[in-house]
Amino acid sequence: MALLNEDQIQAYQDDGVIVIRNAVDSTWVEKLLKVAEQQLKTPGKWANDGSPGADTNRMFTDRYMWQSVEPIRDYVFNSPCAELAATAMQSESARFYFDHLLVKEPGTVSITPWHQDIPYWPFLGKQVCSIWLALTPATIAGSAMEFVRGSHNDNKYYQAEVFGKREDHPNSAWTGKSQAEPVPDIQANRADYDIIGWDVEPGDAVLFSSWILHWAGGNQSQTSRRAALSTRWLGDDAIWHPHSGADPTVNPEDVSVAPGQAPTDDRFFPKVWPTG
Ligand SMILES: O=C(O)CCC(=O)C(=O)O
Repeated sequence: MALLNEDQIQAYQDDGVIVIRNAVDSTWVEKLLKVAEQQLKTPGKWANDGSPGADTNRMFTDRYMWQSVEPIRDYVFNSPCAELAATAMQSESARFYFDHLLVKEPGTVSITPWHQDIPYWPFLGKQVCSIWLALTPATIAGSAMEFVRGSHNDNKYYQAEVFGKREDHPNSAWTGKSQAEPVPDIQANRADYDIIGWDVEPGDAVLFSSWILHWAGGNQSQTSRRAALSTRWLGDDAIWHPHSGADPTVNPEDVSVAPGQAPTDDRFFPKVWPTG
């Protein structure tokens, strides 16, 4: 199991993102790849499928499966992720928010545009992060993630926009309702930004702040799938912040916490670290 050293913790605090090589062992990767296969065949309630049933040029995401898909639940509670998240964030605890499967079949044209995660979620707080676990290899030149180093500390809260501006996108019902500043056109002005990222192998993870700007390209490979599972983690300073334009998987009427309070509702945001 991977543990973080002092340099990695400092790099997370400074840069907003770190790579963790061999963060989890291959048994997790195998189990989660099977889940990806299953979800592609039978998408869940929160799936977003660019080309249902296609073997190529299909961008597929599914999320919030932990309550119904056992291997994901197992991964959330029994992999090193919660401890890694708490350690990087310098938080005493890590609560779980949601899981997010991101598959790009061979030849997927759709990119994941530059964005910041926090405006999409009903939380505020600096100690909110994700662990993006590579289930297949991915290269920077291909579909691995890239980040604007240090942008988590820019004190910006950008508009949550629907990806690709597709009006038929399932997320268009809830994104785009926020009134914040739009994300700048980073892709057209890459030289103006300090962009970092890593080629990754299955089992490597990228741990990043929910405030950092990030994106991933399409999948130019004509033969290989790109698959990853992001898990989203809440640290000590996270507060419940329902707002227009936030992800509707968990709603204010579901939870027993009021806006501004710590998300202590274990039914929706279980405390995974420390255990017991
Ligand atoms: O895997 C991708 O294409 C993007 C992932 C992402 O943006 C995220 O996990 O927050």
